[in-house]
Amino acid sequence: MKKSPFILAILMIALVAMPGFSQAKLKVLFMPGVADPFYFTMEKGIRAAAAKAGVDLSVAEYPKAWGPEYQVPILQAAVARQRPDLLLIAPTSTDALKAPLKAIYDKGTEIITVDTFIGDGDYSKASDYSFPLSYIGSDNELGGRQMAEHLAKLVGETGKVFCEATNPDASSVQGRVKGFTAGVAEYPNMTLAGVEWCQDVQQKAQEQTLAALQKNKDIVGIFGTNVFSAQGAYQAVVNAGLTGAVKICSWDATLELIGALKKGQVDLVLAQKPGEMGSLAIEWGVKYLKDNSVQVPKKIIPGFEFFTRENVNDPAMQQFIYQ
Ligand code: T6T
Repeated sequence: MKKSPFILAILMIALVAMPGFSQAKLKVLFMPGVADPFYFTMEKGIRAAAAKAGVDLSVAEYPKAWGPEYQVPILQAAVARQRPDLLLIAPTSTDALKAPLKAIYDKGTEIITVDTFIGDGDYSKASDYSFPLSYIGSDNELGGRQMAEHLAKLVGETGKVFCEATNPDASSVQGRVKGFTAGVAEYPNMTLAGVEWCQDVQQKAQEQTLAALQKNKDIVGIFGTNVFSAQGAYQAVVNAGLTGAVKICSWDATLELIGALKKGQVDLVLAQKPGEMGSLAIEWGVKYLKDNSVQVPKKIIPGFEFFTRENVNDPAMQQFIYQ
């Protein structure tokens, strides 16, 4: 029997109103920076929030090394496959990711940068990188300054310190080094012996730290700016037999660094909140996609925690160790 257009329209409205009728789900893609415990923890936060929001989540292949040359091809293939409504990405370079991300945005994908940003991260002013909805991550410069203060206390505000870093074009590490350098400069009896860049390769971080210790026998403290640089740095100090004599402040709360803190091989560990960065990115992105009049804050900073030997076994602190 042929139904009139009027009856068909009534049937459609009734069907859409029925509980359980599913409209197409929003598609979200997560593009991490590199395979490491920080981003694995972020993925957990994203997965939990995505399940709660009922979105269709894809996670791009984890780049095996840090840098746009590894990240961009994976990103472009994943976007071509999924055509996401929302992309959550940790850009591995402040400049090199601008154009690829703009091209993705121009084809209709909203973007939130998590952990790292493009340009100077200020998406509120007119520029060629102001298209992302938000930057959700740490205040790395502030963290770098606080690491300088902690290290200064540990070394009695006197002596040479060294910084092991990763990539100069990653916004996160740029901020940490900038804050640390400015922080150390506030102590008249302290000097920065140098900053080395390991390209996020732990073995290289270990070798560079060892070379710095051999060149400057009077180094009293080291700041390791992320997982691989901090792990390489403390290993070098252990191998050189300088545990305890050279104080170490490390950024990122991996099981290995927390273990080293307990053993006295590291003196302070800063924990970022990658899980929270991820869940907030899903929550804000989905809110915006459902209602474009929602004002998404251009910067969201979940903050961080400090592990010391005094609090490392506190039950309340365990949630901040990366998974
Ligand atoms: O420190 C994190 C992250 O914040 C940074 O951008 C890159 O390195 C890590 O993933 C740790 O390895």
